[in-house]
Amino acid sequence: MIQITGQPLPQMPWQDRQPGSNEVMWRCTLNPIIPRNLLSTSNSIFNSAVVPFGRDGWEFAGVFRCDDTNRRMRLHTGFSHDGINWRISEADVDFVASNPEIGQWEYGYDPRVTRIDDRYWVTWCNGYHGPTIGVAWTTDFKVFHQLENAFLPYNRNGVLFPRKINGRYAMLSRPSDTGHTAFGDIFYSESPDMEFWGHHRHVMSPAAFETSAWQCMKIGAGPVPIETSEGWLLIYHGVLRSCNGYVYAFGSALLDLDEPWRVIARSGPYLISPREIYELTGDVPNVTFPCAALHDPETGRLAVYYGCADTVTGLAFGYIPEIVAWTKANSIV
Ligand code: BMA
Repeated sequence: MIQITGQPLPQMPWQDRQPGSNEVMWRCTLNPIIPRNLLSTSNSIFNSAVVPFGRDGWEFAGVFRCDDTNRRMRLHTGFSHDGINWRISEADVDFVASNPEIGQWEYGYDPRVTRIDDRYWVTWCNGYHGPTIGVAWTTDFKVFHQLENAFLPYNRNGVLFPRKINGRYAMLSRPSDTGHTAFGDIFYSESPDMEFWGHHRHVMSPAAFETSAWQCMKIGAGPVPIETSEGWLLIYHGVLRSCNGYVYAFGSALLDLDEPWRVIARSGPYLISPREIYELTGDVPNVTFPCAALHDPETGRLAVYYGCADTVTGLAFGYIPEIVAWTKANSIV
């Protein structure tokens, strides 16, 4: 039996696999769990991040990507008792910046939230003369302290590891361009202080078309990696360019615990790819984009939150030991 790190979470959202199903991950029957118009001003709510948060009467908290009816990309806080029904604040997050130049807001999207000790760290795609990785922390999901951007533009999909590795904070990211980047590898970087990032290492590139086509154009880290005795379990998205445009699916990889830029295994097949109507149609069709996961180390249960067609939010379930075994059995490394 593999060991899984993390705090017990018996209250996490969960549905059993349907009888007769052989899917490694399966969708929540309540999908989409967050509708596009939950807020009076929201055009769409998707690609969002949630964490356990046992405070103020809530079980879960999160930072949500809410594009408004001006089609501006904004971040909002949200709270939940069950991880499925969310109360999202009408006001967007008001970051308190360490430096006024950094505090000049252009746009923010695709947040991730990582708990390290007593702080919840938010990383997101932050507009600063093009997209880069914004960094902020909070303890209460009310006041958010914004630090310097982690990297030079252009970069997306900045995802922190949930603890220091070899004494330093660690982050995955995906260097990109100003547009709808038609390339992209995942890199690893380290920082002593969450401000200065270096020691950059290459993690992985898109797969060969002949080997695993869903991830042959670009890839990017999804939720915060989960520590297991078999390595860091990384759920990541991959993109295929079809005659009708980009298709976003997601799969899994195992990274070395001490040197996470070393890939132990990587799934050839996808875990989830656009299939349901709310994934196939919306503002951007054919997108399943994971940004967060909850897990219970005792039962091995995993719940992945993913954006659907850049419009609404879905939830999918699986068992970590099964996903780890499946990743190794179907590895293309
Ligand atoms: C990416 C990001 C995501 C989005 C995806 C599909 O580049 O902008 O937020 O879900 O494209 O449009």
